[in-house]
Amino acid sequence: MHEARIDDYLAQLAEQGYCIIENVLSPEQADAIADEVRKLEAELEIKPHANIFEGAKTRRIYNLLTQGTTFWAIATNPVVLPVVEGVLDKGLLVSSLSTIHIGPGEIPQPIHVDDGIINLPLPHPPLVCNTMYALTDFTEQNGATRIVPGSHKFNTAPEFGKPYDSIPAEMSKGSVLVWPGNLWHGGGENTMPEDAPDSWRMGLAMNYCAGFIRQQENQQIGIPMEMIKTFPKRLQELIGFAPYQGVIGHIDRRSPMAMFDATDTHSLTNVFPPSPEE
Ligand SMILES: O=C(O)CCC(=O)C(=O)O
Repeated sequence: MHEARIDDYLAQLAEQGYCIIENVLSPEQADAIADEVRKLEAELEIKPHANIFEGAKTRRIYNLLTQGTTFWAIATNPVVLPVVEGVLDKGLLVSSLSTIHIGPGEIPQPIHVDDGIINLPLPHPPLVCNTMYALTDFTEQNGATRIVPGSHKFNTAPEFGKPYDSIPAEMSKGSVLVWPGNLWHGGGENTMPEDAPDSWRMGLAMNYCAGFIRQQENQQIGIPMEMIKTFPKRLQELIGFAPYQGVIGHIDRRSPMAMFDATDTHSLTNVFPPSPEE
């Protein structure tokens, strides 16, 4: 994407705490992925996890990188990834990739921050940057993500379960909402009638974290190694096989990437200048 456009999204993120990137996917691409998700839900017999956070009428499929190349391409999307790299840095990681499919009758998810579980004093630099791909239109009625604009500048986290003034991040299918881990937000209430066509809201939650903290989903163990070997190189890096700054995550001074490519340059040997000659 053009640098100026990235700067524009980064300015919106800095100012209001979110941006919406339109037309990342065409409507046809969004429909095709939504069909894939519905098929997976049937195959995997996905049911709501039925708790106050994940929802009683919401279907979620986790660990989606194990479910085919469609999802690999989401993680490395050339329009969205540079914006997220601008918030974190190029050493970022995929934290998790899941579907969030909100059905009619779902109540509002508690307003929360995604990095709230990390017990660091506020404010702190962004540790998490999350994105939501709309695979159906997101409307106020079908449960579009609720956001509290400007809340990324607050020095407190929301009280769990307390109602807050928020706006719906309405967007057409194929658009992507981006926000840093400290923006107050939550999944919306779905007030659509059960029998209305398109009563369900489907999103892909493509979440990233800084390269120096733990990923929410453990992809090094959760994805079979034989599958990881077939990933594109950038995806291997993004799931945690490239040490951050060549150091964090090395194995005996070597990059795990060397398992796939002997010429890999992430090795610790390239980080430090040689010691002065004796
Ligand atoms: O579904 C949404 O719109 C947001 C969900 C969310 O924030 C979460 O589950 O952490």
